[in-house]
Amino acid sequence: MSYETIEFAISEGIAVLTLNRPDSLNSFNAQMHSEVRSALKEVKKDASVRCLLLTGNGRGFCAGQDLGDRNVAPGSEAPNLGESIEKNYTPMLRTIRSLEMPVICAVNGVAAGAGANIAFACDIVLAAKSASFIQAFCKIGLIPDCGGTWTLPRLVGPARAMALSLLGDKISAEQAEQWGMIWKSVDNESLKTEAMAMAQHFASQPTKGLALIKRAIQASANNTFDEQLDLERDLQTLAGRTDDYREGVSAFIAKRKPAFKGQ
Ligand code: T3D
Repeated sequence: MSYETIEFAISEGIAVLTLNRPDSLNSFNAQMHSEVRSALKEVKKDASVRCLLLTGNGRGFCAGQDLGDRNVAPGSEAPNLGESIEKNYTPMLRTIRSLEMPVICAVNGVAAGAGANIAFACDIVLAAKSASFIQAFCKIGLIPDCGGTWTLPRLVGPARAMALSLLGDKISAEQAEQWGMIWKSVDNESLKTEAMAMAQHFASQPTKGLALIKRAIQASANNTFDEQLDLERDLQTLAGRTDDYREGVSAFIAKRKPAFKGQ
């Protein structure tokens, strides 16, 4: 399938999805929503994919919803934003969180509004030093969406989550790293290389095991310690049945490099 508002390619186990509306800092219009949906469907159904890398073209990662797409002229009917969330954002966020592979977000520039919270929903966030994160919603009378009111307090604690959401301050990539909002900030020139190297690493790892790790860490947010112990038992049972577990142990015993197949 060919795309206009995104670039999308699958190669050697890695799917790279690049938001591509640089003139509006990769904000989401209806076409981009639809194209991202299709690309994520391709990722889900292609059994060869073992890692998804999400990034953006130009000087921004994503400035959230394209505000030019909203009719707010005096006297016009209020747009139903809940409908837009339900149709566009919620399925995207659910897919990213539930994909059975690591999802890396390489934040190449400003991530504002939904753009910031899409990044925070990914499994590992690398950001260029020049990138920044803004909960821009409060500046236009909205609330953080894309799971931001759930993710932020868990990443940075309620005090910082509240202030970030109420003030809409710009947080630099380095500050975001110090606060534990993201994994790492890297030099602008190294972002692509580091992100690809990480994606290549994941594409050679035991994908099913990594997916189970992702599931366990996500579930811990709502589980008691005892519930989590039970979940770990159940997920370890599944992990122990994978071909890659056999391969990992055999390779260790034979003192050779494992050749994981993602099965
Ligand atoms: O509606 C629904 O479906 C509900 C869901 C909502 C989810 C949301 O994401 S709501 C939040 C929407 N996003 C924002 O409020 C952020 C708006 N953008 C900004 O505040 C600033 O652009 C930034 C802080 C992100 C970056 O500032 P700066 O000074 O580096 O760049 P700029 O000059 O403001 O933007 C560059 C261009 O991108 C500019 O266009 P121009 O003048 O060169 O033709 C600007 O209009 C455009 N742009 C940036 N963000 C958006 C946008 N165009 C449309 N929609 C945007 N969100």
